[in-house]
Amino acid sequence: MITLEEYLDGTGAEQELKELVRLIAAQATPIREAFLTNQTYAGTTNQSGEEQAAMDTWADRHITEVLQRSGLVREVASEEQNDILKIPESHGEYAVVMDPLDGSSLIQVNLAVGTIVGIYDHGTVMQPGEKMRAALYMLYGPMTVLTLTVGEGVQIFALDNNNQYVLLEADVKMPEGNLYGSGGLRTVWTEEHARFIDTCEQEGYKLRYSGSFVADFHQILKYGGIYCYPAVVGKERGKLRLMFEANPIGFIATQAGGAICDGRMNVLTINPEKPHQKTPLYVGSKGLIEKVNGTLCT
Ligand code: FBP
Repeated sequence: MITLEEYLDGTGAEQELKELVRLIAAQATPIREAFLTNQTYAGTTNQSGEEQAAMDTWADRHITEVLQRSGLVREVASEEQNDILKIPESHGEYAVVMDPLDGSSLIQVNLAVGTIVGIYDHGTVMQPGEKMRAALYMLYGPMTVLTLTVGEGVQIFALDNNNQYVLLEADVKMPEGNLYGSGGLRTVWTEEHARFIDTCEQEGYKLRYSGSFVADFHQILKYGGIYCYPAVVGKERGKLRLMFEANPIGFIATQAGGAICDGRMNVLTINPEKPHQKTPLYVGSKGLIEKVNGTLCT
């Protein structure tokens, strides 16, 4: 089976990007090993006002230290850090955005969680998602899976018994499918969103929603459909973060022939104003995203 190294060597990715992707992907093993001793909460909150799980802060510190030591990264923006970390001594020009542990509240109930990462070049994280140089996520489920794009389509790898990433699926294309999931309480959905979900249900779409964005998205990537975390009454920006969650996942979705929007426009074209800004998001099969065009996405 093709290894991650062999795949990367066959792409046009520059040497330092290949090194950075391999370095980040390799952190799946120590992160997964830390689950057992980091089941509780850290007693702190992140910039979004959410209580941080012990694994949120552990994964954040761990990945940040690895990136700092690499000398490849000039900036790091993390869901779990208030400010952008600048690393002026780095010789590299990459900038990393990350959600170090997405869905962390699910670790103690043994459901799939993951690490979401976006990589920019030109040394700054404050760029729209469409400018990403690469995006990836590690998904910690029955397998440890790496979903990766370096701008040449989407590949899915899995760790084998030798702790080596081997190619599971090449050039992934998101099918139309019939799965849907939506965050937010139904009692505060907007009329437009409730109408869209009703349409999905009337057309026989099946509900898939675990509480882990990265795990729920991976199902959509494989089987097709849509994941929504919409604007709700009182929270017009929704819950998920533009830079750390929506952009990397949206970049991967687009590279696999899918699409992402916020109910009005393509999320990947948004120029971020603040690192922790939130965005409503609809991500999934292109036909379904276009189908909501009139009511949600234009
Ligand atoms: P974090 O765990 O990184 O904060 O991610 C937010 C998240 O857990 C998503 O993974 C998930 O899709 C969503 O929140 C679930 O929100 P809710 O509990 O409101 O349905």
